[in-house]
Amino acid sequence: MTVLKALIFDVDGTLAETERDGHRIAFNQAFVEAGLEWEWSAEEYGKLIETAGGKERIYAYMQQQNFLLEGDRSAVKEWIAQLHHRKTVHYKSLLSQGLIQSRPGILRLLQEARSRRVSLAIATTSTLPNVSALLQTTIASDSPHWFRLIAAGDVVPHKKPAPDIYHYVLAHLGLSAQECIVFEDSHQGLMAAQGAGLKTIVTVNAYTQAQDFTGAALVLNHLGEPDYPCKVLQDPLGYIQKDTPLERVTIAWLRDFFDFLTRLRP
Ligand code: XBP
Ligand code: MG
Repeated sequence: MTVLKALIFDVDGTLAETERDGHRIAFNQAFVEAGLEWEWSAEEYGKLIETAGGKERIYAYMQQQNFLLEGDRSAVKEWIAQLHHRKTVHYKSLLSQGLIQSRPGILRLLQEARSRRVSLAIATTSTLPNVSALLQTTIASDSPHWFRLIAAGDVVPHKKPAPDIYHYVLAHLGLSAQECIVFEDSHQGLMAAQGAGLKTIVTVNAYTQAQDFTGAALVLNHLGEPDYPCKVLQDPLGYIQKDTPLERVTIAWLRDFFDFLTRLRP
């Protein structure tokens, strides 16, 4: 029988709501610093994050605005990398101000996974220094060490929705897709996990709640806390019983759910 060996977490939108009041602000700060008259509004950013990866997002924005000239691709990429480096500095500084918190149930589930000896890993499009800073400021100062693997940013050539980052995580953990559960918040993240054959629970947020989550094992508003139960938004496999509603995702609950999923798709 296949046993649940690892939980793999996306970062932005899943561990914490970082986009609107974190990354977006940092991009805008980097734009001002570079003398650019670009400002990404909260609403516009909702479209922009459909391109995963900060450098890729800037490039997509420049394309969309017709700011790119024929033949200047490599010079532009170098310029974007520098701009993005400054954005990372601003993002880390925002995190250090303690404005961003982890999402409901995240700290509880990570702690429980550690005590129950379920491995933890991260698969994110974001840059490694951002992930470390986010973990240290929202989870615990030593929390980067809680994870057997943090796979971030440019370690793979193609970012989400490509499955590369999840293939990378599985290869480095030495596990098969059948032995893990993924937590994602977005359609692109779900596509990436699904592309690698992984079972995925989606916890939506304001930016992603209207997206298509076909193929997710379950869609929740968050992971739940004892005094703040989660809501099941989509239960395509009909696992949640009306008389025993899910209040929060625990390791014991995940193991049962995992067994159910494994029986359906061994
Ligand atoms: C989210 C992303 C990232 C962040 C910005 O990643 O797409 O690009 O928006 O971070 P995930 P960077 O949901 O996979 O965690 O600027 O460092 O790319
Ligand atoms: Mg995400």
